[in-house]
Amino acid sequence: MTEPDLWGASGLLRAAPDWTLFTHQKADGDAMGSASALFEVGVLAGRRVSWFSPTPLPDGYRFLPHVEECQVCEETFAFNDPETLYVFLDCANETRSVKGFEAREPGTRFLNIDHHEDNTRFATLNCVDPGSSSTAELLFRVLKAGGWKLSKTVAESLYTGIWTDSGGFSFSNTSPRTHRLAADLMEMGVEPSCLDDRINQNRTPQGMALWGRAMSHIRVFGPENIFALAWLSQEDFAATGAEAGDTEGLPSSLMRLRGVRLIAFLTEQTSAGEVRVSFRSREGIFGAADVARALGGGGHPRAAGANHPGPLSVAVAEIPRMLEEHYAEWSAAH
Ligand SMILES: [Mn+2]
Repeated sequence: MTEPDLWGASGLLRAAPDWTLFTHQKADGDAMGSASALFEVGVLAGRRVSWFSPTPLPDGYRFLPHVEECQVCEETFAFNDPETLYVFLDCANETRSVKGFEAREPGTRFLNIDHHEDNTRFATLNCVDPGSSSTAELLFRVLKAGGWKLSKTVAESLYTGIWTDSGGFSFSNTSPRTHRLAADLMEMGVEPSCLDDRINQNRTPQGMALWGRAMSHIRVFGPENIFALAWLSQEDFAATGAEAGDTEGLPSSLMRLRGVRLIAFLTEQTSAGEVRVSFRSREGIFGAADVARALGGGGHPRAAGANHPGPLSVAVAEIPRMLEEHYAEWSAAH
């Protein structure tokens, strides 16, 4: 695995007077923590900084600085300023954020900081490291390499990104380096218990009711019940008054089922019955990304997703069949 170009990334940031940051659709704690941290670093270094998202940001991370300054851009974005560095954070490819990348003006510069294995390396400079737990972990290394001025606020944003994408330091992407960097962030003033309050103790009764509905739809199957599936329909959202962001953390929580190694979590989308399928896996079985790719999706080896054309009832019937077929092929080869 080639080492990410920390110096190159920092150098591009150094050279640009204006930074425009982009996070992916349906931003998560890592995307938002990374953008929030880099925004603050830019302000401390006298840069003009802006931040765009293709979809509204979830409510759960409103405590992060500069979230209120993020602008939702559903239209085509004009990438036309040679003075500006366009920075994509946590985006595996150019279509994960705002529209308009294909129509970019010649001479515009792009920095891609990401940790997805399937990153398409679309930018002028690609600082990509699948060995990082999170984009925030990688960004912290970029900032350290360049000697950027940091603050307690920056540290809290980075810690939030690392914490959420590593499942609170529990996923297999958590490395000794992840812990060392987290320790550095604590030395900069991060209090884990305080951030745990803000990250995790922010559920609404409506959101909890939605989790209850999802839990009541759990089904286990496959040899020795190594698979689990659960789903949420639009009716579940309507009946509980919950929002799309309330499902964050829900797929991973299904991995608590005893003996389960791979889960599928299906969410009926608003438009035309299309279904979003999230997969999570642990060691001892094929990866979440393998099955997501079979459905035309992608992601991390053990946390991935894809879209199913729907309707939900068809997806609920088809996904277990697909997993069992995948298992038959996999076990024959192992
Ligand atoms: Mn991430």
